[in-house]
Amino acid sequence: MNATEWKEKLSAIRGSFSVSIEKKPAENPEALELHYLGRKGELALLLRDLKDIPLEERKPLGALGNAAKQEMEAKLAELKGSAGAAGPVVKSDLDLTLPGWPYPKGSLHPLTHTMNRLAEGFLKLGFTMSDGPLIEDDYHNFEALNFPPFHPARDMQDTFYVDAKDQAGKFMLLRTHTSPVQIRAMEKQEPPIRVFHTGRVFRSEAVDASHSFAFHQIEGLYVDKGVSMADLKWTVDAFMKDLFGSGVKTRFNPSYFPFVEPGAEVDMSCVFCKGGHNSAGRCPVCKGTGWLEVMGAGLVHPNVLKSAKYDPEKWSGFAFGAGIERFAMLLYGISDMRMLYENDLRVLKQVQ
Ligand code: FA5
Repeated sequence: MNATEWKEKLSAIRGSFSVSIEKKPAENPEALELHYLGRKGELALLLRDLKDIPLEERKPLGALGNAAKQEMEAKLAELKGSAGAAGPVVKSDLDLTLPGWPYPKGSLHPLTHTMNRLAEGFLKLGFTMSDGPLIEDDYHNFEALNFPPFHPARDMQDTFYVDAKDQAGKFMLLRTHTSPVQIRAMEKQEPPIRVFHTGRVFRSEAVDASHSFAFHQIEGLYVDKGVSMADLKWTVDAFMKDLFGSGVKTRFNPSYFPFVEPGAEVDMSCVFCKGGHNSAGRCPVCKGTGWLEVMGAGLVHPNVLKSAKYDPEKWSGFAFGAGIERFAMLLYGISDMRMLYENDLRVLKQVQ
């Protein structure tokens, strides 16, 4: 074999190697290695033939042969490192064997969590969940609750009106409290009735640390024969203890709401200081009084029972309504109501 024949042979080997290495599906890299580079492989035998070529021509041919060998070795290594002899040759930095990223777990919003806890407590006491619309008519939000038209008590709750009228020609409104659910529940069901509702309410009010213009309330209603203030006091006390622990105390102060008689505002003992003062001095949450006002309550007014076509001579009941934001603040030690709406993860992550 002379130098020219040797070069032609080398080029033929490289050509057939290229065809084999590009094949789809790919050939087995070990078999290719043996065929071309093995001790008796095509390239190895050709390199051995160099000995028959005159010395002065042999050197550049040897360099060509070695370059071809390195190139083949590199391509075989690439084939071995790829998806495998049977799959397509894919170059990628993706390592499918690495463990996945730990995704942060979501959590319930403190308000949702508080509402769930309240709901659990009332379900345990035998109450069922009731519902009502956020956009209410004047009748359910006011009139059926014994707020006559133009009655000054309507100003107790600054109302957002909606640019739409109900069947009576009155402007619809965003409900200012959850009490209309009392009427809606009684319209649907004969007494005895024991229902609660949690949901959003709206008032045109300035926002500060303890007030919002859109907040949540829980409403409770129980109508049966012979229901008295004692039943109300027991129920309120039981649910406050369920929420804040057995050490919490409740007290009733006389108050006025058109839809109850007698009416009361309920205070609970301050869970932050337990008595008006803590180690830092006067408690800022209860302002040193040791008590926090948390809800309105009372015995259902006979006029309200009449609106729902319940006979007040036969039936009596109690109702209460409380702000859920204030409970959430007490449960999670949140000092400003606005924090509940700002989506700061440090606040939201408190509930798991
Ligand atoms: C009422 O809304 C009555 N419907 C409650 C009621 C129901 C009384 C049944 C009797 C019988 P009041 O306006 O006081 O009452 O609100 C009740 C609770 O909602 C308050 O004790 C307070 O916890 C919460 N609340 C009132 N205004 C706001 C506000 N702007 N932001 C956040 N919470 C509020």
